[in-house]
Amino acid sequence: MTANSLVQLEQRGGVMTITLNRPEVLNAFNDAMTRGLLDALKVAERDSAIRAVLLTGAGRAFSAGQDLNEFAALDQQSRPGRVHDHLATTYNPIVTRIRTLEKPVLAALNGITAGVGLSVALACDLRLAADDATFTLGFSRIGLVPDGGASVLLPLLVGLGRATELAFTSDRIDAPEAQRIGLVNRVAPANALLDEAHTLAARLAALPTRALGLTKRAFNHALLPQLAAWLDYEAHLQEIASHTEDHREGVAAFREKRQATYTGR
Ligand code: LHQ
Repeated sequence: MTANSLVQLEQRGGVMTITLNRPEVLNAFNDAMTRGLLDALKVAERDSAIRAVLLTGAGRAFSAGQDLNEFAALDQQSRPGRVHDHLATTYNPIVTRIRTLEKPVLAALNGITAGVGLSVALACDLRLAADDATFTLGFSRIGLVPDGGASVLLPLLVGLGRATELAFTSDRIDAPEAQRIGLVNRVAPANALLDEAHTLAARLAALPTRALGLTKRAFNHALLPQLAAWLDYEAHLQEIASHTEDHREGVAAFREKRQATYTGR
């Protein structure tokens, strides 16, 4: 089974494990990893022998979100709509595929989960976290708004008040706190996380897949009926935010490893 070298696939029984594999940059999403994940999700959709999907990351992170170095190059283009189009061809299809895949998708959050990495985790059906995992939206720190569905999925999971606080502050929370507020379903010792997640995935893979898939469709219909329009609106808002001075300052500060100074412009 292949996606590409940045996305590893392994099938055991009815469970396909997808591992994001750019550990040197905390599995930040570049274009190749994004394409690899999309391809892996297509494989999971088409292969009837795969009855559950487990998504995790190599090394000490699940994912630190968009690769900000690769994004800086795109950001320098003055072409209108560049950020909107980026989202429309990368994270929005990933989130849509996870939500419409009529099989259980579990995220095993093995460490740092940030930015759109957190959005992808939120799109999954169940989240298991290592006890040393941490979570931050991180968008506001670079002058952006939560994207990849986070602006609807996070309030659904943790409530509007907590989602607003996490989105405004980009505060980093630990696994027990994430479980307390409903962001993750379960917490496991770091060295047992993958085994525990695989055991649960295998259990779900042995259940009536069609019924589980239709249950997921029901939840989507009840709670996310406008997901496509919502993702597009987020991309529109992100396009606006990406033209601010604070966004440029936030990204520059990250790349130069210094504190950002925001002006509100
Ligand atoms: C990274 C990254 C990264 C590249 C760590 N990129 N290299 C955005 C743009 C517009 C439209 C589309 O939507 C999006 C979606 C988003 O996801 S926005 C949010 C993007 N993510 C972030 O802002 C998080 C950036 N990362 C961090 O703040 C820190 O790395 C965290 C807090 C996650 C972890 O901190 P540490 O544990 O101290 O690790 P570190 O910062 O030393 O990172 C290790 C290496 O990974 C380091 O490289 P180096 O060469 O110095 O060892 C980082 O530069 C690299 N890295 N995140 N997103």
